Parts: sequence; C-alpha cells; structure tokens
Amino acid sequence: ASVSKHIDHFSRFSPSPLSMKHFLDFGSVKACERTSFKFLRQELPVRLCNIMKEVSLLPDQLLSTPSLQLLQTCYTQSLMEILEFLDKNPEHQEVLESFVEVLENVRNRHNEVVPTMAQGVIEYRQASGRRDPVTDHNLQYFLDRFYTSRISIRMLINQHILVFNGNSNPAHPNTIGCIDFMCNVTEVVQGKNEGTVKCHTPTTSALDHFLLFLNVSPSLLANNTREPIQIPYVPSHLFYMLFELFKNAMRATIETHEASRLLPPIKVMVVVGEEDLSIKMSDRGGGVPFRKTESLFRYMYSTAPRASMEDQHRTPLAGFGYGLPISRLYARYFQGDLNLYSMEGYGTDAVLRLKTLSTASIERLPVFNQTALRHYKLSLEADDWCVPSKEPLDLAIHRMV
Ligand code: W6P
Repeated sequence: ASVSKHIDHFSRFSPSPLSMKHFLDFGSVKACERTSFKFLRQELPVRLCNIMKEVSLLPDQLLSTPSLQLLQTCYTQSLMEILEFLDKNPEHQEVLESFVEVLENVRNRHNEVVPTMAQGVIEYRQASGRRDPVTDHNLQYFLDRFYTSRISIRMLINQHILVFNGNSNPAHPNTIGCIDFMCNVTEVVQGKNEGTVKCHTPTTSALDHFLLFLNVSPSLLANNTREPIQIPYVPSHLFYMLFELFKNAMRATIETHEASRLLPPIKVMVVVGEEDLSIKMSDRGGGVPFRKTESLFRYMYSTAPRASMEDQHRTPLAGFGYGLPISRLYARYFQGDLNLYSMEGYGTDAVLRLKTLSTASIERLPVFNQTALRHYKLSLEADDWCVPSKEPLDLAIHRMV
C-alpha cells in the first residue's frame, strides 16, 4: 500500500497518552521488552501519522519549501521502517534487538527537526511576504502541536532504548530511562543535574555562563521546607525550561542595568504542595508591557527579524528564540504550565508549574480529528469584539430626530 494509505489508516486512531506512572512501571520489575515492543510498533505509527496528517494540510507554499520536503521525507522513512515490524514475531530476540536499532536511527534522523521546521517557516514568510494574523495564528496552532508530538515520540523512543538497551545509570540510581522518579528540583535549579538525555545541546560556554551567573548573581532559593523537594520528572526537560527562563531573566537584567556595576539578583522559589510543584523565577530586569507578554511565546514573533538559528546556537545567552514556546510545551506535555507575570518598569516573574503526583502527570497529546481539521480550514472571520476607533465619537452628529 502507498504511504498515504498508511497515513490515512493510522491517523484514524487516537494516540494513547501515558502517565508518568505508566512510564515508571514500564521500566520497573514489571518491565517486559516484548510488551513495550508490541505497544510501540502500533503507537509510534499512530503518533507519527496523526501529525503527518496535519503537516499535509499546511499551505502549499509552505509544504513546497525544501525544509518541509526534507521533513516529510524523514517522517515517511521512519514510518516505513517502524511498520516493517508489524508482521514480525515478538517472540524472536533478533526482532526485539533490531527494533532498538531502528529506533536509534529514527531518533537520530529527527535530531534537526526543530531548526528545519523553523527554517521552512522563515522561507515561507519571506516568499509569501504576508504577515497576516490569521496565517500566524494557524501556524502557531500547528507548531505547538507539531513540536508536542515530537517531544512525545522522542520520549517513547528514549524510554524504550534506555530501559531495554542501556544499563542503569550509576550516577543517578533513581532513574528509569530518562525519568528520575525522585527528581530533586532544587538541584536542577542549581544546575547540578542537567539530565542524561539531551533535549537540546547547550554549548559548554552557555552552561558555564549559567553556572557562573548562578553563583555570582546571588540566586536565592526559598523553600517552604527543609526536606529535599522531589517529584517524578524528566530532569532534562526541567533543565531545558529553567535554563531558558534563566537566560531570559539574565538578559533582561543585564540590558536594563548596563550602566550599573551591581546586578539585582534573580530569585528562585520552589514550593511543593499536594497537587502542584511551583517554581517562580523573579528578575528585576525592567519587565515587559502586558500587551507583549503573550507574543514572547509566539514562533512568528521570534522568527521575524532575528538572527539565524546558527547564530542562536553560538550565542551563549541569546534568549527570545524558540526557547520560550518550546519550554511551555515541555511544561504542558505532563499537564504543567508556564506563565509570565510582568510588571513593566520593574521586572518579571516566570512561574513554572508541574504536577506533584505521577498519576497526574499524564501526556498531553495532539489528536487529529474534525476539530483539528477545522483549524486548518479557518479563514478570516469578523471578530465578535469591537475594534476601538482612533477618533473619539462625536455625538453631535448623531442627533435624534
Ligand atoms: C523578561 C522577559 C522574560 C521572559 C521569560 C522569563 C523572564 C523574563 N524577563 O524581562
């Protein structure tokens, strides 16, 4: 059957969200490579095809860019490689072993998907020359779903590879795959644990800056308790988010205190409750007008006049790239969230919320259905809120008769 037949078939299934508890059980004594194999050879095609379907609905001018062509080739190739396993016998050890190899290839093939997609969007916007809010809104919708799907697929692949192929990690005895079931949040905030699976590669110098500034700028840790604060979580996801928040806070602080020799500290507070674990990072970097805070999470906002992705990799403390929107996706992926509360003229509080319980940390996944389809068919509609007029209304001309 042709590829599009497969995509149509598998995109009719909804992805099955797993909880943190599921992930942990998969990697514990109950772990069975065969069970995991049988689940993944079905679930990976379902997740791949659900998002491939949405890719195929993108505007033609975007789909025809070299970047999008490349992405579609990668996704198709990976899909076909995984589908090969549908009629293989799970009882054969060689099958299980070659599956792990294929998963490693798939993962590496998709390493550059984020910058490639970003490049495609830049090319599209340059070619079309259009900056209309409807297109931007639709692309934001798509990219949030596309990147979330990628996060989730990599999570499944990494867990299978690490649990059944990797040896246990002696440096972190509490880990099952890339999950630390007693992830010490305070240590991640302090840069002491970046996680083992990299979801991005901070340059060595960026990491040095991070650790240096954390020591130099008196980053204060206020805890509500003396006990270590531990939750089941993916340290690399947590580190990605905190590092990104820190870069932004640091950049704002430096830029608004250029003349001063003393930088106001960036303070971090970690609090654990029964449901939520909250981390607040506060800077006194002058803040952002309220009107602009939501645009900090927009891909279109950051792609417009900025430096190329190359430059972003090189600049140790860039900030304001795709980092914030992706960080919010990581937070939401396990039912958390990331919000900014800024006071223009003073500074910004960034609040990251995670779930305390492994049963509440459940994957939040996009599904391709009629509702999603409608988003791609959405065109310009009249707003149901009045547009403020520039001129004050002259009531004198509306005289009653
Ligand atoms: C700012 C802008 C921002 C974004 C994210 C986190 C902190 C900050 N501070 O001024």
